[in-house]
Amino acid sequence: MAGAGRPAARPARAPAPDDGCASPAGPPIRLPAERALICGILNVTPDSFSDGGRFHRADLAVDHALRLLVEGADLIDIGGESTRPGSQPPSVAEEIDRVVPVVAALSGRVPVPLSVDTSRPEVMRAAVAAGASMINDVRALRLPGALEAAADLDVPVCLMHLAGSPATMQDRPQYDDVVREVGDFLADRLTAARQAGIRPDHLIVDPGFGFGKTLTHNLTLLNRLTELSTLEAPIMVGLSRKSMIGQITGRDVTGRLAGSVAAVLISVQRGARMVRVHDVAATRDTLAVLHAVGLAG
Ligand code: 7PJ
Repeated sequence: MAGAGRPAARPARAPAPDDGCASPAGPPIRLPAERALICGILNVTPDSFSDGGRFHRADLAVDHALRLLVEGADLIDIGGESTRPGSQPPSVAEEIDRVVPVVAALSGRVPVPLSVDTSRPEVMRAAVAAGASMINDVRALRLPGALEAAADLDVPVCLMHLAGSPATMQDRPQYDDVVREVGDFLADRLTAARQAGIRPDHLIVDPGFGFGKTLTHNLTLLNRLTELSTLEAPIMVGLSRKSMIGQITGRDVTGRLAGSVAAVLISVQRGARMVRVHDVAATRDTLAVLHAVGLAG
């Protein structure tokens, strides 16, 4: 997948940034220097596919994944836990039941790596067994057994900053210096991950926009994102349709496309190497323009 354009077809079990996450499972998720990777969001929570039936839900999820792929997603991030402020996690069995059938249905059928958005070691193991080849953990491997599971599974891992838990994170977030504190947290988690035996070149970091942060915190993090480059791990960001975009633009979740792509543009210019988005086609075009001008991304 050198350069811009659609990634070449390749086996689905394949992730590993090329500067670089190499994976024993197959060809790498390359993080090309000239362009940020687009990670399409596939939520398999009841609020995203609200009609009940498990198989129907999996079918809808597969259709949506194929759409993300046609739009140009470089990888697909599949999540079964809603992490909205105030939300309570599903049981482990329920989360596996949501995620694994979708991973299994897509694995081998799509030419891009599948990432699983989970904090539970049981879900990590089940999803990787079903064909996922990256772990995206909003709790940065802090649940018991998660570090060990990620080390055993030997796949790339995204470690995200989250202050508190999704249930309480927006209560009264406070920092003296949000960029320094998020950076220190991520540095500690990188150390813990390496000490657990996770390959350094498998580690990705994410400041966790919207997770235990006010609008001012989020804007400060975005403006000073380059400071996180001292962590020496690729930076991923998730800004897509988030409430910070709503707070800035005054728009509800259905009207946040332009705000979201603006945020992508800023984040990539400030060093983000992976962007986690709902609107893949618009993001792809946005990054193509940035790339054509030779600015970044
Ligand atoms: C993020 C995520 C994010 C990473 C969610 C939403 C909430 N994973 N999972 N970064 N956000 N790495 O998409 O609005 O920002 S769920």
